[in-house]
Amino acid sequence: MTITITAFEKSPDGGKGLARDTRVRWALEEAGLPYQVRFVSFRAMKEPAHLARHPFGQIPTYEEGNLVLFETGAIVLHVAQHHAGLLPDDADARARAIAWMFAAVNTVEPPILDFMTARLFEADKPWAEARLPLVADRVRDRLKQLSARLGKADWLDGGFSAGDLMMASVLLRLRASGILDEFPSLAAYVARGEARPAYKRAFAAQRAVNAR
Ligand SMILES: N[C@@H](CCC(=O)N[C@@H](CS)C(=O)NCC(=O)O)C(=O)O
Repeated sequence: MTITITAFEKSPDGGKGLARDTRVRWALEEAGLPYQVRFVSFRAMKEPAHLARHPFGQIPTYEEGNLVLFETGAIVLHVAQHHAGLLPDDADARARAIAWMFAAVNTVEPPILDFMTARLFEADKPWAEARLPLVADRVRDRLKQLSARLGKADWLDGGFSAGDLMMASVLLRLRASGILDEFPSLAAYVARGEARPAYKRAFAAQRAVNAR
């Protein structure tokens, strides 16, 4: 069955791979699944046709036959549950990998988004100077905990899984700020993710569109 995802017609990051279609492309590449992309403009994202696919008018979405999904966590989990390569076979290990997926989007990504919003979109606000160090330290707290758990391992729990795919995708958003490099083991963890052939293909595909 044909898989169709949505992505920005023109990504605001100019193809740095930060738009969230990249993590879905990465999962599809890891699973060896071909897919096509429907590109949407910011205006089209808020129109009824797209809102029927995504109630919040965002990208990415995922269509496969009659199934329409939104939320990258749900999309990557769906791909991982139905195709080999992203979740371990052992039931307990599988549950732990899924826990890391939730940790990525529910525990690690929110402070990162707060920090990015403060840094990129609220820098001109009168309270920005006082707020930025606070939100940056909340990110550091999480990274300290995550780095302690990762230790010297390559991946969060055994072999590479969808948990790592989601966590690395979330963390790489921090690179431009310099905070990721304060945690060398996490910077190396993200680099290991980016070195995977499937990530490289996903990155190149979104780059090709946004470099046009
Ligand atoms: N929690 C959602 C977030 C989706 C999201 O924020 N998408 C961004 C692009 S990376 C978007 O569409 N932004 C435009 C907007 O919100 O209008 C997910 O993981 O899928």
